[in-house]
Amino acid sequence: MSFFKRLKDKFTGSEQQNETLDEQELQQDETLDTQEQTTDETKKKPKKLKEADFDEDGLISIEDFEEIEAQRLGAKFKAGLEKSRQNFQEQLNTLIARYRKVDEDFFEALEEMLITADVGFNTVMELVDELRDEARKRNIQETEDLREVIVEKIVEIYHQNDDQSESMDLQDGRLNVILMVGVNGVGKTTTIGKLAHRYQAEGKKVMLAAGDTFRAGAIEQLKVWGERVGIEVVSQAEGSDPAAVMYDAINAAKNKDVDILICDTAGRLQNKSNLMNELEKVKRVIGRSIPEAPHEVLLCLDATTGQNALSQAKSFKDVTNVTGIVLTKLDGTAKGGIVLAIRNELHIPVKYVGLGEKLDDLQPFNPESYVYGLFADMIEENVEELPAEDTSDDVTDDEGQSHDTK
Ligand SMILES: Nc1nc2c(ncn2[C@@H]2O[C@H](COP(=O)(O)OP(=O)(O)OP(=O)(O)O)[C@@H](O)[C@H]2O)c(=O)[nH]1
Ligand SMILES: [Mg+2]
Repeated sequence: MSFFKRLKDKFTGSEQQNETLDEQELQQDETLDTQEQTTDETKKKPKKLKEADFDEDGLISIEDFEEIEAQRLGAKFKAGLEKSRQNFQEQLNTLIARYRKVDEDFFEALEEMLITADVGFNTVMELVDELRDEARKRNIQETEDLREVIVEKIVEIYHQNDDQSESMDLQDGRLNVILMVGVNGVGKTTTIGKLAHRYQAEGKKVMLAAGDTFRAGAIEQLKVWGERVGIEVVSQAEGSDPAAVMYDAINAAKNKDVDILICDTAGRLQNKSNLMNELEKVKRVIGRSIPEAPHEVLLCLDATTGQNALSQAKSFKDVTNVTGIVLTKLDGTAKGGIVLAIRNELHIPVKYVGLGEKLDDLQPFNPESYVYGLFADMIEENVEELPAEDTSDDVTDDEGQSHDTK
């Protein structure tokens, strides 16, 4: 199965699966719904739960659940990456139309396009070198036939040097502590609210610590999130020592059998060494109460700040052990390539991405959902253009042959 077809099936539901359901369950109305929606791709919704998906205990199968989850995630990434997708697809289409033959001029233009989209110089060089090799190996002559290879290589390059995982180190039966760090305005507090909402929906007992005692209104802002989600926020007066707030919060969380404590901190400029050192103190105090805590130190980076986000990450990495990145405001940029730069140049996994301002717009990062969001229309169109297995002669022209090689 081609890479595009696999992505399309995963994130929009396979036609074969839909047909089988249609025949076996005679739930034609739902399938028609799905087909109708394909005419309006941007409004396409994930498959809905049907009566037939439930067994007599009211449970759905793991396979059905995973299928629905993948489609929901695909739709989220597609909506959140709309600006980037328009940019990436339009530029790639222009390049392919302009340079029909695969040659050095095409590769150079592709390099330029990817660098402009914030993919990061080293990553672009690596990626395009691999494409040159692949084109040579598979004797690909037409740029059109490189589309799928480009998208596939993006996922591959993400997985390369894959020694760290995107999953969070959260364990049952202990108090898990997450420390949120980052410069001013990147989305730390908002992300805490969204994470609290997510973990609570998963059945965890969550508590928040108002560690930003510096900025006026910051404690109040976190309390508002606490109220929205319906959880306790531990705080002290503005101007008090953030390390003392953490100490209090950990004791309160231990006494109340909390599963996950999420700690807010003040935004700090990465070049202000006193503030950066204060962060180290906060971390030390947490570690004194629970030896292996904080279990996660999440660095929030604003995707719209591009290469500046990379330099922030380098500074934070120098003073504290960052375990993961939350890349916020990905919906606000057309340069979604920054994800790849972070991954390959910092070697810190992107654990969550912010795809909008709503509560459920914070999603766990996954490279396949990401490339689907980045190239969804192209993926869907190109799958549809592939000739069926028993096509008549009029469609098996040049195009048909080139697809056969895949
Ligand atoms: N569009 C969009 N906006 C976001 C996202 N995440 C955060 N924001 C917005 O970014 C702004 C700043 O968010 P905060 O959570 O206050 O940022 P902060 O890092 O806590 O800021 P300081 O406390 O000043 O250091 C808010 O208006 C948020 O709504 C996102 O994923 N997408
Ligand atoms: Mg804040």
